[in-house]
Amino acid sequence: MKFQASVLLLLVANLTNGHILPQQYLELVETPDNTVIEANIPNSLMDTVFGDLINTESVIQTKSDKLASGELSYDEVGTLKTTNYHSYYESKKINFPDKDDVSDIVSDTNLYSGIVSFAHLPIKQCFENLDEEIDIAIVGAPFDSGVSYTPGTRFGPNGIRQGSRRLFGGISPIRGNSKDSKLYRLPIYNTGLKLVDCGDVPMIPFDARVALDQLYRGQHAIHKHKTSSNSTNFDRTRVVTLGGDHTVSLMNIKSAYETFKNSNDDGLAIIHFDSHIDTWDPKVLGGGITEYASLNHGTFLHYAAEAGYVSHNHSVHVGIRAPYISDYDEKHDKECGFQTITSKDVDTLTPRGVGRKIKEIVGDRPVYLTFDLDTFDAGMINSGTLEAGGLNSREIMTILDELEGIKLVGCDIVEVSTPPNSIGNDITGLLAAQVIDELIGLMVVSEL
Ligand SMILES: *[C@@H]1O[C@H](CO)[C@@H](O)[C@H](O)[C@H]1NC(C)=O
Ligand SMILES: *[C@@H]1O[C@H](CO)[C@@H](O)[C@H](O)[C@H]1NC(C)=O
Ligand SMILES: [Mn+2]
Repeated sequence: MKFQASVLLLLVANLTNGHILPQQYLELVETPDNTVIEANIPNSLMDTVFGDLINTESVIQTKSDKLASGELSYDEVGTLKTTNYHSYYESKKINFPDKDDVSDIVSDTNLYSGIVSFAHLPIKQCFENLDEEIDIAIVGAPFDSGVSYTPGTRFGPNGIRQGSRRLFGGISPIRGNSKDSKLYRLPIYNTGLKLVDCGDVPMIPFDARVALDQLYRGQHAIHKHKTSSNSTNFDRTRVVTLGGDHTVSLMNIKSAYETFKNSNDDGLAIIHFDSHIDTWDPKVLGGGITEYASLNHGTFLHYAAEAGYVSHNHSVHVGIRAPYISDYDEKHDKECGFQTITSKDVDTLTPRGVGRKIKEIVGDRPVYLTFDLDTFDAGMINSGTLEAGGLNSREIMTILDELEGIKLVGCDIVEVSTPPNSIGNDITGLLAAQVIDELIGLMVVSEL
């Protein structure tokens, strides 16, 4: 059924807001000065889809002129094309490869696809094949049997790897705190050092003692690897561990200490980012019921100090703000060898000042850095024991970059809680991955 032109004009005025609809819908159109012209150009495929966006009267006029002169013509599917040149579509025509050609699909190049490893690093079986040279090894410690509050960090290694998907061989414009820094614009995954992802140490969930021993043996195996000739300062593989509740750090530190302790043997300088001190005397936290319960994510640093892994007076907590149970905790913490930088100290010292203070404390000793994700403010992450009043990601990145030059022999990030079906997993994993990226930067730069 055909409308009268006058009815159509009313519709046009209402629907097109001054634009002119393609001819598929109209034969007569109204121009802004209310004269009626005949849009006598044929309907094209693109016009039926996009015509109301682009077909102003001047465009229609141009098309009409070009059709009349033969410069434009319609092909069999109704696409306008130039007569004398290859059309856009012809010039961009895909020549699909032969069906046996897989050259473009043998390696995965999408950041969101492929088997997930940290920052797309190659995956290796590192617990065997001990002859393989590795400079920096990533390994997961999926364990949360030592947590006092929220479980879920057994999924942390997987969450961190997912959160690292957009880390790769690029150049960060904000790496390093000044242009004189060796970290500045350093492509940390492409410096010639050999970085691999060793997967996880499978840790049994039913007996913490067995699980922690499994982790220790996994760490010990990785530490047996030699480094490549591009490593000038280290002859053993340095391990970056993805946790896991904070209990796992005791095993990481033990193996790192056995591998990298210096000749004075006064322990490793421990840099401990956390909102909690984690040196709690087992008698006040967890212990007293059974011996078994006394080693947990709030007491592991007490045991590390007792075992001689902690360099006294050269170890430091950063980001502390969770309550002490009593004054005794603070006294005991000092006995364990730690100095303390609280979260509010960041306000007065500034992030770079905090970094400088940490460097003064650890000096040139071998350093182990353990990073509890709850250093971040509670509003940003999911973790075993969230605390308000924390740091944000830029403050943390600045503090860590300021540590350039420390002798970082091992590190971990722990209390990364990314269980299935929980809100905020992606951000938690992303922020944890970013901390690891910073720590790898500190390890790489110590070879330059
Ligand atoms: C050392 O680094 C260079 C330059 O990146 C690289 O070509 C070479 O394969 C590396 N050597 C080893 C043993 O990894
Ligand atoms: C730590 O420092 C204090 C005060 O400076 C000193 O009395 C103590 O002997 C030091 N401890 C160690 C193990 O160096
Ligand atoms: Mn902790």
